Amino acid sequence: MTGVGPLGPDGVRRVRGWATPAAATARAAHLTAAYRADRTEVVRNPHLTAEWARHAVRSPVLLDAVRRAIGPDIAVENTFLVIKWPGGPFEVPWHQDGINDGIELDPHRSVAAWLALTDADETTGCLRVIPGSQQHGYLPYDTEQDTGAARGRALGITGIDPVEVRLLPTRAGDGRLMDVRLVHGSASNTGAGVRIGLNIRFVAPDGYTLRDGSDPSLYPVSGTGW
Ligand SMILES: O=C(O)CCC(=O)C(=O)O
Repeated sequence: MTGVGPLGPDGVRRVRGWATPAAATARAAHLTAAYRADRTEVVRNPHLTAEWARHAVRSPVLLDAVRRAIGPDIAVENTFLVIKWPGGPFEVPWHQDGINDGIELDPHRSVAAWLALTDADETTGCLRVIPGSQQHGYLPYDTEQDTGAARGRALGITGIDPVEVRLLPTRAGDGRLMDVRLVHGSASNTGAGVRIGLNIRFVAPDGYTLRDGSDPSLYPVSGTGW
């Protein structure tokens, strides 16, 4: 499915203030303490188990932005907490959020969000995107491996032109909405502090096609169309 999509030509938009910087940073400190011992890098679907994540996916500022993109009826399809420990080699490869072996999201009825719990910049591995890449539709991808380091379905893309790449430094408490076809990833954290972000996939009713017969277990957060 090609075309500009609900977020405009670049396929990415800033979300300001899904949480206060103080609240985001305090949550990040708790998560850092909880996961430091085993240096956990990826937690799948924290919104199903943790009150703080249920609260985050219901942020009024965030949901207003999502409603403007895909309408009033919204459910969370999945979430990933991504923790980049300082000095650890953990690159999220170039990928698109809207497709994997199990599901394909309709780019007009779904949107991805990335919420910063810590500041994220070039040194600590902020998001990097190829603006406008969503307009080419879904691309062939490699099968995702179930390891933290392989977070993201690596695309068979080589030779990305660095001129096309835009870094998206983001302050704790801010975030981004991304078209689910937008090619994006992040580099390893070479800074001094931990970098934590929450990735969320939001869908409207019928905003997805199941490819493997599995159940998406939707978590409604807005509207009555569920
Ligand atoms: O947190 C990151 O660095 C990127 C996460 C991401 O792109 C994803 O989970 O789809």
